[in-house]
Amino acid sequence: MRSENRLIVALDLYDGQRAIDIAGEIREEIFAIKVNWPIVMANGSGIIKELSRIAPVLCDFKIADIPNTNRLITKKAREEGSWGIISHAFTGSDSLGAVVQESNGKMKVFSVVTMSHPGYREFMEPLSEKMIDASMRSGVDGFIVPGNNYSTIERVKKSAGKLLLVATGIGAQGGNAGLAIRAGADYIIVGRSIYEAENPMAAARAINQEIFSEIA
Ligand code: NUP
Repeated sequence: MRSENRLIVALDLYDGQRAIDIAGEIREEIFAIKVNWPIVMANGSGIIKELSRIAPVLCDFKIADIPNTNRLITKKAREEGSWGIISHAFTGSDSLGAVVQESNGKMKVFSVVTMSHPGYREFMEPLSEKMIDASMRSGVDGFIVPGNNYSTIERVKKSAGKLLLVATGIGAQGGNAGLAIRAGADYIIVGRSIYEAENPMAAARAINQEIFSEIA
């Protein structure tokens, strides 16, 4: 079932073993595992390789630095066997281009051109379309979109064409997986609603039901 799965579990935990256990428990329900700074800071970058034995790993490092630093971060993620990496776009085409170049076609690159929290509207939203355009020219594979803001997903979809859209903000941040897919998302990221659930397997299955009811 895994190759057609659209669910990516976000494991924002400090406890690496717990993350490995949860990922192992729900492996049949997920397409990939997303890691963010909390788990990597607590366990070292080797956790990427360990989790990659269970499912492809997407590194949510939201890279936002000068091209050389972006390149160094991307290289490390690639060496640890990441499937994909998330980079900010606001730092400009040279910085984002360094991530794409260093990924060398071996890792998917997703750029952040929208976000799921209210503060996104403050500075990012007015520049979102410009960032989409620059990201596409830099050669990214897709975008992170807010799964709790369906009209924004539809807007990004219009500009992004066939590029992949990955939605966050599902569950704990109010979004619904089925509605995000209907608005144009290709993949659904879910963290707390799975890893904080009493039964992560049941939670993952319920989200998959919402997803598959839209794409069946
Ligand atoms: O706009 C974004 N919103 C967001 O929540 C971009 C993200 N990358 N994320 C990440 O998705 C966030 O850092 C967290 O790792 C995950 C959502 O987790 P949860 O709200 O499902 O627990």
